[in-house]
Amino acid sequence: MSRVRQRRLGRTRRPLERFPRSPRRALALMLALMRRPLPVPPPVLRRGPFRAGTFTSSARGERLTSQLGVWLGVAFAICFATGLVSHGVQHPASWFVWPSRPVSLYRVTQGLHVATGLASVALLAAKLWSVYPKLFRWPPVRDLVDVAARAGLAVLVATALFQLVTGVLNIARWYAPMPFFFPSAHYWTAWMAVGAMLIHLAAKLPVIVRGLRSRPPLTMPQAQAAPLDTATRDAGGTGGMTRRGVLLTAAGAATTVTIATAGQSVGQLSRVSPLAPRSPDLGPQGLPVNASAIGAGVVAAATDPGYRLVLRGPTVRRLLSIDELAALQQTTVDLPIACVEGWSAEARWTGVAIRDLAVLVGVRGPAEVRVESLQRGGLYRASVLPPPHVADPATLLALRLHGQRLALDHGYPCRIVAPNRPGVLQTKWVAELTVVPR
Ligand SMILES: Nc1nc2c(c(=O)[nH]1)N[C@H]1C(S)=C(S)[C@@H](COP(=O)(O)O)O[C@H]1N2
Ligand SMILES: [Mo]
Repeated sequence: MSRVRQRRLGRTRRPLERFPRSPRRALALMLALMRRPLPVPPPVLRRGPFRAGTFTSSARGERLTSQLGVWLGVAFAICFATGLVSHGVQHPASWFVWPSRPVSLYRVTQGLHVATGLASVALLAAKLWSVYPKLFRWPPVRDLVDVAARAGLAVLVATALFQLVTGVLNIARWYAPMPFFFPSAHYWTAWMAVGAMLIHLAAKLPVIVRGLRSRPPLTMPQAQAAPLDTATRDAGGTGGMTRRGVLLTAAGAATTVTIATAGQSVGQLSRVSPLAPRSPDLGPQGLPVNASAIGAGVVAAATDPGYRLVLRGPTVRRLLSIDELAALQQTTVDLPIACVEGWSAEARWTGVAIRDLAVLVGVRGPAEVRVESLQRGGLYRASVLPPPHVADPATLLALRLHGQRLALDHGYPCRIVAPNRPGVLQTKWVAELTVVPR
């Protein structure tokens, strides 16, 4: 009886054991091979920073690195999420619906994107400082698993640095060092950085938990009695600034960078924001300008007395002069221009509601409106107003700014101003509007 049972069990178990086990064994074998120690380089190479006792700070250790990691992780997560929002609004997938309200939502998400990115510069610097002695560990690599881990870390550090450097160059509008298209490079590298960060988090989770749970020693004798954690021991650290001092310095630097730049979107801070790339109240009519009329090459077309707006519907086409536009029902709204570069400023706009223009060419239901500029070239000469924005009475073809005729640099003869929308889509010097029912 028992033998029969055994045999039956054996029969059912054997294929189960063989099938899933063999790839696992192959993997185990591979790992074992990868874990075989690599030859240690000769001691003559153990010079400079590779010498034992080169790094002396006692602040370094799992606790400091984990704490900085939490801050940096939070900043990166906000930066990534808000970056995805900005990308989604500018390149909407078919399922992506971006509302037209609250009017300043994009101003907040993009302000956060740039602020968390800038704060990350300080936090990443501190975190790299806390671990860089590991670059000079002896032996430099132990086995192939170690080589893979270090290569993964190199990807993480390189992509994180790339994101911060290109982001800062972009808000400084300095494109010479970037021989690539910034938005695409910044977008795709963000995915690589986040992927590398998640792998890093998973691999380091035990160390992070240990680092965050460990209570720092309170008194010197206790500190001497307590075993030093690995990083400190590796670094041979005994002196220098305390862990708390380093944390406060990093937090102080991040806060300073944030305040010193936040004035580009928070008007009240502009006086204490010497590093802000833009001042929100500098420019014609008290509003900054990104692309000037001369730069866009539209001066002649925009000032041509024969200018007519081309307004297309599904069956009709209308030509409207500036006077005719001004004779239509006018709406005045306070709306911000919120540039992807992080600066933003609110202004008072007056013009014709886009949904009234749609009605003028016979479209009353949901519709999108395609916008084209007088500008011949350039990436931002066209945009699309999606149905929620077309339906919103605050979406304007603006003719006036702060009660005055639009300055040429702000889009004269008319421009798009819509609530909750990135600056790049607030098309200036509008030539044509095409209403497409949805
Ligand atoms: N035709 C056209 N419209 C444009 C641009 C452009 O380059 N061409 N730049 C956009 C960008 S990036 C921003 S931030 C806003 C700025 O508007 P402002 O110059 O009136 O402040 O205009 C947008 N409208
Ligand atoms: Mo912009």
